[in-house]
Amino acid sequence: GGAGAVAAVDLGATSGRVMHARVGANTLELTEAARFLNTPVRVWEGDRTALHWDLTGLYSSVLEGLGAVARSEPGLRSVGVDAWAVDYGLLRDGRLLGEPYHYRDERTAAGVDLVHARVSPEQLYREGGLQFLPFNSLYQLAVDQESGALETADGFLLVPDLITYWLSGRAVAERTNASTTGLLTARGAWNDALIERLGLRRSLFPALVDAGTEVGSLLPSLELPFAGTGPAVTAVGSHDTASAVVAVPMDPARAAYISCGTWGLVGVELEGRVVSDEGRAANFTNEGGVDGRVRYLHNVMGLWLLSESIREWQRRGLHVSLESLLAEAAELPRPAELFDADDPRFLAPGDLPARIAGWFAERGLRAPASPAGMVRVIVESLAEAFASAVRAAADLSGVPVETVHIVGGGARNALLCQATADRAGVPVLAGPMEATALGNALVQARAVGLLSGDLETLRALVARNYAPVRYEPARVAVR
Ligand code: LFR
Repeated sequence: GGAGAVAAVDLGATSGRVMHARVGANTLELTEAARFLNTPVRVWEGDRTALHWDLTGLYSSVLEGLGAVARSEPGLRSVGVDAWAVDYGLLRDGRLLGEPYHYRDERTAAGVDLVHARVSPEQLYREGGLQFLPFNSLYQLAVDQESGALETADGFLLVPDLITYWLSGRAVAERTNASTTGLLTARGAWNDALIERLGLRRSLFPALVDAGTEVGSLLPSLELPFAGTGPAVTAVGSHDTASAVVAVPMDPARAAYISCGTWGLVGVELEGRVVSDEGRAANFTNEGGVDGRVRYLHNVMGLWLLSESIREWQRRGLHVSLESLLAEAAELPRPAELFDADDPRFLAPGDLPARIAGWFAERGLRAPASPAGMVRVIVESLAEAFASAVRAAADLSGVPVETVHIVGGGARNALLCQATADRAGVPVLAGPMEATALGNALVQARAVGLLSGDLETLRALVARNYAPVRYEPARVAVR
């Protein structure tokens, strides 16, 4: 068929966007219809302030973006939504019961103990295949169960599924993101036995659908100015990382990827799961990918370390920006001592430079004094964590990694891309920056018949339209 248009709604932990995409067998163009900050909010809950997402606020920005798309493209074919994983809303009789908790909220720790008292981490890994992250949905659900929040609820929707529900009136659980709950079997069904053992009500969980399924159409009551009955609402790889991996212009038999935004998701794409003791020890996850692929990867802290540090410096009244600090940092010598970017102490919001300084102080070392020095040590420590996760992914999966693709916002960070190439010892191919929106749009376009083919066909289209920037590794190994 000829080219046509779809809208990709992509909500990240730092910002969200609505992208207007024109897609066809030889066409792949993105235009930004709306971009907005995602600002979490602290809300008093009687005994503490808890960190929530402002999901209705985000939804309102999504509607504005779709309105802009409708005015320039009344014949839009489809809309699809992706967002960060693990977090969810609880509903009763179709109504959202409260703004979803943020995975960085401190409440999750109690859930870990509650779950592990019932099911061992070894068994959870064997069945769900997930790396241990204290905020995996099943731990959050245990907290909600303990607090009584689940008693009133009759529905559970992950964040992108919730936006899809508000757009279409249809409640489903898209599989790639549902895999991050820890509650799916290896074959991608709800794990009834585990759900029962955790004392959760099975009826909370909606029907699973694959990426590429038509979920419904836009609710007429939204009054968006599209022509006729308006676009379809299509399930995409609704986990943002799953959509990003679709648009990595790689050969999965010989490349690793880093989807680098708020997080750095470092791994390889496989045809089947790898569930080994070594993989569990290295905290490698088997997340569901589009077309039944497996995303075998490890979560590294990501650009969060930079954005949260800058937020702190600005809070102290310093006039700093990421761009100027990176430029200054690039002129500094490479730091001799790095910190462990994987340390869970860096997860929570708050004064990150102080926590990094604490890490060094515990070892009798001194953290860089200036913000630019701090930015340099963050970038180098991140790059080292990326390189080490790339090596682990290769060792654990058997994929011979000849190149590393960096997609997402991190692809624009030349210092980070070069440092990753230097430390991994293989070339880095950077871009596209908007891989997530591209992967989202490609899966919709295929579902509505604007193009056809497997992931390799979709990736070839990305490669033709978004030539990556190549970073060669330093001649002398950097470690
Ligand atoms: C990236 C991401 C990661 C997930 C984390 C929390 O945006 O979706 O894949 O581990 O956010 O949901």
